[in-house]
Amino acid sequence: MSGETSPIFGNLTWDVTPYTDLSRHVDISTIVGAGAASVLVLGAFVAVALLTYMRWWGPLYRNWLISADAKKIGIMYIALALVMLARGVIEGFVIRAHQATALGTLTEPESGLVAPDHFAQLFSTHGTIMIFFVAMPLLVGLINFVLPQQLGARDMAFPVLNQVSLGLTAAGAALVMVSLLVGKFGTGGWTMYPPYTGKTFSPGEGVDYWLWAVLISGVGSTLTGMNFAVTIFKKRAPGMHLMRMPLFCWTSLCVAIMLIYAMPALTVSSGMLALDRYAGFHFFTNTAGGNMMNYANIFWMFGHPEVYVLILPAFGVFSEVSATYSTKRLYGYTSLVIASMSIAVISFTVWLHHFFTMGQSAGVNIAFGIATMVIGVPTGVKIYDWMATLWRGRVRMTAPIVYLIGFFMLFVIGGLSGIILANPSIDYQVHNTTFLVAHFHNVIIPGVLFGMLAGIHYWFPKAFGFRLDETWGRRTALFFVVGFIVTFMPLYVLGLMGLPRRSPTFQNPDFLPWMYVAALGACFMLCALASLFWTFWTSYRRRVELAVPGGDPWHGSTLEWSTPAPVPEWTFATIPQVTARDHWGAAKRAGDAWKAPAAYQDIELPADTAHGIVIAGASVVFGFAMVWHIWWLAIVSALLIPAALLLRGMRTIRPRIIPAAEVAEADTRFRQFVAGLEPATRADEMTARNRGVPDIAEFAA
Ligand code: HEM
Ligand SMILES: [Cu+2]
Repeated sequence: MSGETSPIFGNLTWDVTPYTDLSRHVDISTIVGAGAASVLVLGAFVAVALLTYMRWWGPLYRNWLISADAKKIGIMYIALALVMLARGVIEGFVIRAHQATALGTLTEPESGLVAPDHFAQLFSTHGTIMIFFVAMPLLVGLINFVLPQQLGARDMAFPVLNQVSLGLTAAGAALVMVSLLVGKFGTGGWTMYPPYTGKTFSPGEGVDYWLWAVLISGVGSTLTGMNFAVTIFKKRAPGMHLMRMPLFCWTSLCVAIMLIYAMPALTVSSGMLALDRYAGFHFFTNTAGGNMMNYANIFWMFGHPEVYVLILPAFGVFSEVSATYSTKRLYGYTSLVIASMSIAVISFTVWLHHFFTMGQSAGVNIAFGIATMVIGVPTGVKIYDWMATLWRGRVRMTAPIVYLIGFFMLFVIGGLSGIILANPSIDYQVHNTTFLVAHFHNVIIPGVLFGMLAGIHYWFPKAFGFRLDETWGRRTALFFVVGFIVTFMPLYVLGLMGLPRRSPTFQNPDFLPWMYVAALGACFMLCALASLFWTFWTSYRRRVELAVPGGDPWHGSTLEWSTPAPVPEWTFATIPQVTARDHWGAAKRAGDAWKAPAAYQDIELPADTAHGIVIAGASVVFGFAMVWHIWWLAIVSALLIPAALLLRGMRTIRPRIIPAAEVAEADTRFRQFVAGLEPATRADEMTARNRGVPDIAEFAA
């Protein structure tokens, strides 16, 4: 970055790209940097070329980008997350490859694949991406797709707001992507602690990329939380009282409440850091009365509840799949509801365990240490409930069950290492070592990643009308489980041996064997990723054979399984009248399933709108302009957002009406079609005979 600022281009010059670094100095680090930028450019180019060649721009715009349908929005969130997951896993691999070659000496410490600064960018983007642009969009996407269907609703309470939230999340992800090509990302880790990330120690654009990505997507997540909460409170089908909601809806409600209360803390801490950096404030500086401890406090008031935001939807998924694939009722429903809500509440009282070593009194540390351990109790209750659900069930070994078993083993180990860390005296020893890195991957990968991938496998047929290939699905799950163990178990050892996290180099040769094992594990993780994408592709190619038009491929018991697959845009031809928990299961047992309703009515659907993309576009430009100090552009793009809102406010927007006759026709066709399908037995479930209609009598036996 040059020191001068131009009124038109701000700090932006031609030599901010990694190609300049490459032209100055050719080594692995600059090649990796330029290579990543090239992959981004090439990827964008191929995508544009493909869309143009296949004439997909129109359908993409009309069917997806301007849709306010929660199901489509959910699918777009998940697509975004999978793209970002690919980048995140590859970065994880590069970090591991670097450290496996990072043995240095005291006189010549610099060693390893990439330069220290580059290494720091890598773990910072990896962490930022994985939390904000993989885990969050995965769970928000899954909730978007599933929640309204499980509640018996046609859509979210605020469909347009939902679209805007997606736009804001995508805008944040886009900024992180742009930083590959234009300038650099921050080096302060995913938490970006000041004072290191203040202006004095981190001049330049890196921290600002993080700030605007997090601020913009954070607003989106707050709005999402409100949308979920209002949907749950206001849009449930008649008869679906709270204690009849499927457990996934309960965990969604916890997530909603936590997002509403936790996200603003992140917005505040990032906003204050932005004020420090842009306007010369001193909230978190070392001088002029600033105090960085306040940053750590506010950030983790968001950060800790955030980890439960990430984990609770997975708990919801595992509750659904454990019951469905063992053809049993969920064991301990009420205790699971209470446990989820307890976790949501207690998670707001433990944030200080992230900085036991920051110098507060022993009494304070003990209080937070105990609060942290208390969370283990409701979590333990849940694990027992799921095991009891499987107990004596005739469990079908589908991919989600493989994930569930991996989760049982690994999540418990991760949870136990968390209890160890909750002891302030032990934490003093292993704080900021790779022991911690092992611990949080040990909960986050089985929890978030396994949970969400299990959920995607489970609900995929509802979205696209065909099942995912079971064999490849199970292979992927196994790859992830084994990959996890090999990658992260060595990090516990390394941490106990004293290796600090985020180390670009080390001098102890005893670390090396463990480093090699971990690097091998990272290769497995790459294989798992490839296997995941292969599962999608090979299933797509066999979509006719795997089709489940009946819509109920797993003999499910919640409402979403009562509709065709793929689910029509209006979801339910008529809003169901719920009479029991597990309404659909009860209806099937009573022989009432797939009965035509007495009458159909016109269905009102939210009108398409380009609102989300306009606001997303304006936000990306705004964030970019702020990062590069292009003030005029920042002002123009910031004004575009209220202008778009104003314009929409002045127009009369008519919802789309689907006439009753059209609904009746489609619904009748579906019901006749279902009646003609051969019901699938338990043994048929993973074969081409599964057309989405279960053989109820055989399952009951
Ligand atoms: C899939 C394979 C993955 C690999 C190989 C991997 C590897 C790594 C490595 C090597 C580090 C740096 C450790 C250090 O500081 O010494 C790291 C940090 C981190 N990872 Fe992962 N990881 C993976 C998946 C994930 C997932 C799924 C998430 C979250 C959803 C995640 C979240 C994080 C976070 C938050 C950090 C901390 C970054 C920081 O220090 O600021 N990782 N990971
Ligand atoms: Cu925490």
